[in-house]
Amino acid sequence: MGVVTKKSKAVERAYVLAKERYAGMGVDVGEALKQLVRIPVSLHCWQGDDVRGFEDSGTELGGGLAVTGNYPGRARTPGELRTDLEKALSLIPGRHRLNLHACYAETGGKKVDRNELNPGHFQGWIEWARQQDLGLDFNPTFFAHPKAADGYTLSHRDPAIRKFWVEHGILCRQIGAAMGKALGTPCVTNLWIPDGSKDTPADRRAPRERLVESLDAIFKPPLSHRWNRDAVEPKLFGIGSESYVVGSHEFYLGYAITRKKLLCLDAGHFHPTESIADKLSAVMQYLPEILLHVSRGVRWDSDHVVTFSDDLQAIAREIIANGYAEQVHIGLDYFDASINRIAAWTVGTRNMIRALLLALLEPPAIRAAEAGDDLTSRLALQEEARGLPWGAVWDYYCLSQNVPVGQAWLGEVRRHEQDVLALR
Ligand code: RNT
Ligand code: ZN
Repeated sequence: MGVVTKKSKAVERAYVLAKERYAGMGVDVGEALKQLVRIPVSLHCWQGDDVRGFEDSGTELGGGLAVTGNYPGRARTPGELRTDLEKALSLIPGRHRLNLHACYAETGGKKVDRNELNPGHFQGWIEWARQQDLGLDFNPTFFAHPKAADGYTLSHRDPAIRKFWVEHGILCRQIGAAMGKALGTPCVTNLWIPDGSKDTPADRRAPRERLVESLDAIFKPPLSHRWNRDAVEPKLFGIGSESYVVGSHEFYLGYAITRKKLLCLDAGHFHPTESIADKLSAVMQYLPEILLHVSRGVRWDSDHVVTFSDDLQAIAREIIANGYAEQVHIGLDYFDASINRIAAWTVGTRNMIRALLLALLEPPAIRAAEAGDDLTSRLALQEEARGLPWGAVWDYYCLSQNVPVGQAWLGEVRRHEQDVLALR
């Protein structure tokens, strides 16, 4: 623990009182913190540079992905992105993971197409992750490329385009496995494709048949489950694929169950009033593991920074209350270029962890009331729990993990902005 200051003493005093209060409700706060520190969150590298990557392909982002804002200081090189990530990680309690996209390959200035990538192009990331004690997760990149320009990839009518993307998918799984092996922790390799149609298609069936075929080809080469876990990410609609998404929910749920893959639930990929919280215990009846893309849609899949919303709390609550912390891989997926990007990472990740903490501190009397058919008490206790002093526990957790307490992290971000971002 850092130097003992007046402020840290106050944090500790508040913690002792909070702990007592929780003990009175049957909650062991020390035990909750022990569990919290073991739950990794996979930070998405793409918040740091507006999903640009390092290929410089000249192609626009595409795939229906849209980043708005032009806040200065975007990371332009792997070194800059790592510097910014190190800053964000120094403000976030616990040990976490980094989620990379294939377009963040380091090719030493050489043009390497997506179907030519190999683990060597990620050696810099792997070494850095090892130094930082981070696990890595991975994603093939099926957008921002001339061969994805018409909005179709793995389900494309042209077999040559499908072949190109199948090759990319296979290589990315091998890269994921190499990352997992090198770091001694399985890499979740998540596949999302933009394929779909702006207007009513005449044929909804053939692209889906082609997608099954392409996916089967990608997943054919056997890889150790120990080092690589494949996930597939469905979606309701996208910009430019409003009327039809080839990889829809039913499509990928069926695929994941029959092929034993992880299903990725992205919080922005459903109808706007739908929450993924309820879906966890539904899909977990059939799938041993899943991946989450925790995000925040505002009216649409807008990928706003994750805030401490009811929705977020409900997601964390379902992970913890159902004992899914080991089976549900938590990843973040949002991108906002209108604010300081390191602050965006910090706000979203700290919120995810805070929501997990709140869930770990849930008084057992709530569940007991339900088990005893006392629905009045269940509601009353659920609402009372919102006012319990969990903020004091959170502050103490930050203190004990040597990261800034409360808004103090913002000062660090401002300093980094002046000393580092302003010079870019
Ligand atoms: C797109 C998906 C996908 C991407 C990232 C960049 O709708 O959510 O996960 O956001 O791969
Ligand atoms: Zn996503």
